[in-house]
Amino acid sequence: MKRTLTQRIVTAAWMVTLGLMLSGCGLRGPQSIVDADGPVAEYQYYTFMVSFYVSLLIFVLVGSLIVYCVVRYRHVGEVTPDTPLPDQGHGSTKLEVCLIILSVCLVVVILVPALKGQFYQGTLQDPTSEVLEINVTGYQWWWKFEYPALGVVTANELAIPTGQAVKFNLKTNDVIHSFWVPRLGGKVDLMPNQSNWLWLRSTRDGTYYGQCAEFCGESHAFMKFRVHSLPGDEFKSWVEHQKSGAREVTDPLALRGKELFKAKQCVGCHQIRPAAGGNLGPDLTHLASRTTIAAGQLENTPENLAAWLDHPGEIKPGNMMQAAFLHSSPQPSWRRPWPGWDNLNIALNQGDIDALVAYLRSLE
Ligand code: HEC
Ligand SMILES: [Cu+2]
Repeated sequence: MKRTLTQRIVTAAWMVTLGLMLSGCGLRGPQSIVDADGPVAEYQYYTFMVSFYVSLLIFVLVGSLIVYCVVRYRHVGEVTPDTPLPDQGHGSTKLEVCLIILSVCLVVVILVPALKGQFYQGTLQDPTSEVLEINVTGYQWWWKFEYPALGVVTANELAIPTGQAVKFNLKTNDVIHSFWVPRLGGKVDLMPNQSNWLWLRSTRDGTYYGQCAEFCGESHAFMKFRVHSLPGDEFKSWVEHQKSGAREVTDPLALRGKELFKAKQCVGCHQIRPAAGGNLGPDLTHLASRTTIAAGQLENTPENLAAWLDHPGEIKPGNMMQAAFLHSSPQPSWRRPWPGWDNLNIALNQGDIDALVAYLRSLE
């Protein structure tokens, strides 16, 4: 049977597409599990490699048998309706028993490290016996981080001390999210009405990227976070700074921004300590000390802050802040943050935005 030109072109196009797709799979990168750091991620990587090699073995065995049969039995000649059926075999019991035994052995090879890893992950392992606990709460579509023993509250970016085990207590404010820092380990789900936990330890200073790994609504893909792993003394000064209240503002434009923050009801959703505030949105006390805004979606620059205040819904479709601004989408009753919500309509002009940006930028 000769293949037509079209068939050849289609095959070639598939090969090229596949090649291009594979060329996108870099092994190094900010969210690469292959670039594992710390005991949890290394264990997970090891388990992954065991199942990878087992699969590779099966692939090579089965693949070469297929290729062998295709080549060996190609030339059967012309087949017509009158061609007699070849001998009908009914399998070989011996061969089948061997294959079953082989498969069970291969499953056991994967099962042993997987189970060991499960127990390893389920027991906090810490060389320093100073376990740091961080309470993580998932919101559509951002993260709240609280350090109960240290009195720190922050959002979307957290610091951990390098070399020390950290226990993350995970819960959610709304739907199921999943906590994942590919290079350090994961993933554990944040479930409604249930607390889960996981522990991680980094061995190198630097920034690790995290990501929500469970589909949680329109802006799920934009629910990112950053983990800054700091040497001990830098971590201590980070904690001291984050614990403190917001800096006093003196600049007149920033002062006007501070007024607007109350007048425009931002305070209903955001807290800037020591003043009281709501907690439907991220704590902004030290917003300017973070490298990104909107859960890792934008770099923290004055232009991006202004863009966020102007059109948050274009940057992260569906978010609550957008709903308060435009009121284009009436919220279902369970999502109304407070009575009187329906009368809220935050409209900001360019002057308001400039003042608010000046204020927010001062919150180091
Ligand atoms: C109805 C509640 C609500 C109101 C009102 C509101 N916000 Fe927000 N805000 C949010 C939520 C929720 C987020 C997180 C969005 C996300 O990342 O998905 C957010 C995010 C932000 C961020 C980014 C914070 C970060 O750490 O990434 C800034 C800055 C901000 N809001 C400023 C304001 C200002 C200024 C106002 C008043 C003009 C305001 N917000 C009014 C709910 C609100
Ligand atoms: Cu999520």
